[in-house]
Amino acid sequence: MQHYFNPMSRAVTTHWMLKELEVDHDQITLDFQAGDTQTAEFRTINPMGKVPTLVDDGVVVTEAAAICAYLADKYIEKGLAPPFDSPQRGRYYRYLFFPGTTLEPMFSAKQFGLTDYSAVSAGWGDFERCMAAIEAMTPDTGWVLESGFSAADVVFGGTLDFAMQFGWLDAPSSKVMGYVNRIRERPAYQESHVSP
Ligand SMILES: N[C@@H](CCC(=O)N[C@@H](CS)C(=O)NCC(=O)O)C(=O)O
Repeated sequence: MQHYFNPMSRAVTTHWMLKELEVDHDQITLDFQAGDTQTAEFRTINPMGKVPTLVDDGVVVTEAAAICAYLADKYIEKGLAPPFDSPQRGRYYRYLFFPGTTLEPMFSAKQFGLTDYSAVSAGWGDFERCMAAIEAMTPDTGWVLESGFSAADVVFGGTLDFAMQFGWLDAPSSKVMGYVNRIRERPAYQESHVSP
């Protein structure tokens, strides 16, 4: 299994997931400044020329959330995904998809000062709605699923943590901060993140 990576990127989240699962893999670090992500060879693997990218016995998986979901299902016996027939799958999928489809574009819009758009048409709504959704969706205690820590926490919690580190989420509530602090205490998180 090859994991295309950069230590200052969203690939830290998938590296954390690999650590949570204790999966052996080849870590291939791509240098953005050197243009490693934009070579013809790499863009044959991932046409977006982005990390993280996972290649598992010829199967290419791109998008951080998809990689986390793929790994959680592949190693389902390790307990980081609910059983395939569990009703918890509904909540699990919400937390896997929400960050990439909604929070990420919202944080980018905020970062780049984009205000001239319709919050009704834009899939991410606006900053206020997203912040309210983060507040409502963040667990008071423990993890996203009652059954315990899962890939949903890696993706949802990892996105909140990433956003805080980059200054996109600068005034978290005590509930959100408490959840992210629980995330940061995990040994696999600490092994995969240089500094929170
Ligand atoms: N939607 C992608 C985003 C991946 C992404 O934007 N990766 C950035 C670093 S965080 C990257 O590879 N940039 C290098 C480039 O665009 O050349 C995901 O969730 O995996």
